[in-house]
Amino acid sequence: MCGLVGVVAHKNVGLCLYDTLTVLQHRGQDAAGIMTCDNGKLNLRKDNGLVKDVFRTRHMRRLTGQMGIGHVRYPTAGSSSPALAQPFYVNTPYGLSLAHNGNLTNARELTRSLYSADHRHINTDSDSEVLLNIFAHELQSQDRMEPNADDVFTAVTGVHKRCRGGYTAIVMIAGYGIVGFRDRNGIRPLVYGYRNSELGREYMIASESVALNAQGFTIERDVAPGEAVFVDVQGNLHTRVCTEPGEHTPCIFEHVYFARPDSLMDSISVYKARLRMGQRLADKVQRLRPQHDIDVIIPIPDTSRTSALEMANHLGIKYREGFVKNRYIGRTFIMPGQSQRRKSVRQKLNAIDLEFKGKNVLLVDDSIVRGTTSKQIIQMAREAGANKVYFASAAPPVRFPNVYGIDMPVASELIAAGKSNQEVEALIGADWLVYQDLKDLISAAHEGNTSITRFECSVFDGNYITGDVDEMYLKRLELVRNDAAKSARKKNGNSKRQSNLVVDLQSDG
Ligand code: PIN
Repeated sequence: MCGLVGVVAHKNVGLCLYDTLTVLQHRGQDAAGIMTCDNGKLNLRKDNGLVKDVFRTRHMRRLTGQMGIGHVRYPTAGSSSPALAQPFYVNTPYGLSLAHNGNLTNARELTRSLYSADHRHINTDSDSEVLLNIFAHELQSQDRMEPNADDVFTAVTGVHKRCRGGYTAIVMIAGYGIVGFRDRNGIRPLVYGYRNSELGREYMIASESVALNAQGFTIERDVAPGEAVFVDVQGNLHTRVCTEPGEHTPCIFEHVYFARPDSLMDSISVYKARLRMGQRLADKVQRLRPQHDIDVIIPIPDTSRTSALEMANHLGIKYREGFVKNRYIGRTFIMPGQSQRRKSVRQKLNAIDLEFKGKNVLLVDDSIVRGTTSKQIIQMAREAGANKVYFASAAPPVRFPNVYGIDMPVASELIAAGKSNQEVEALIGADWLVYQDLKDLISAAHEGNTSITRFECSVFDGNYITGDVDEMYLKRLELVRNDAAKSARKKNGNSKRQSNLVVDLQSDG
């Protein structure tokens, strides 16, 4: 995952970028960074940590300039070295900095060709550094004294020719402007908009529409698959589709869990998509158990609240908040290592016993990934005195790893990989487990924008849209991303390259 923002304005953008990163914080809590450009001079602050901890007043004072980009990082491969915080910088040509969300599936080949053909050195395991250098090479190849919009778009075309995967990026060209681009399938999200100041129009490009809302920008539209949006330093907007677009297949997991409910993604309201997930799941419960004995529906906070509420409305069952969440603890989903994850569930959630005592409860979560929290929460519901504990997942079983920038565990760590629903039910200790059907999840999102006929659903169905993810790739992924490998990297200091194998699998987007 990761959150991106870029702004070109007529006054200092440092504060606007900071405020926007706090709004995008849910997309990554590992590291944060801002690079601004003040009359051609670049200012950078980045480090590990939450936005509020990374930037102090003294840093903000230095972040002057009328254009800039920002990034919050979510480590796809578990690395959390400060060296991997973004924006990344390369001085040739013109001084480029990049913020990236996603994953390049051919990063290993690209690293080799960058060295052998383009004579560029890649110093981290991050595919974001690869992407930046590919863009830099493509822009430099045009050999211009001063780049214009055409040159920038030609460079993006070159990027799409070489790069595979799901990616969005915002690149700042010192002294010239910022460009945002989206992969040819539009897997990862990117949106742009404008606001009018007394000095003229200002533009923002960001991962989610909520970022624009919060800063008073009007949403123009989503960046189209394969399209690039370039705002030059004078504040002029240029757009161009830079490659033959593929089928538009946005990532469905944004709707399941990652995006904020108050965002629109490809014109689909995330909130409404989640409401529809709840309706469809309620229909399924009704279909499978018309005589059910559910007394109360309880969401597992936070994401599942929207679906759980609509499920309860649809079934005519009481909706109750049975778990209280300590909001000062990060998402358990992103904590590396099973033992830490296990410990953190209890620290994070506490049951209100009176909502459970003697009742048949239906717990609702947005998804079951490893099953660790589901199992513990079911146990907590029993300890709180529940009679029967049913469990509903607003998403279908997660059976396959994600290779397009979502921090999904490898197959061996997914509870539903190679298992039947009954087996998962037994493993998590539920009296009944009901999963959303994939076709219903798809229709919940599709109804929001019927022009999108397909979504990137590989974690549910194992179909990888880019066509380059084979057994071999997934095997390498398994070796690099499993918990043991992540802990070993942590111990060894993860900014150093561990092996060539790691190169194509580390993603920091
Ligand atoms: C958590 C959202 N959601 C909860 C993320 C847990 C899977 N997990 C995915 C469920 S929150 S597990 O709303 O953002 O707090 O199956 O891996 O144990």
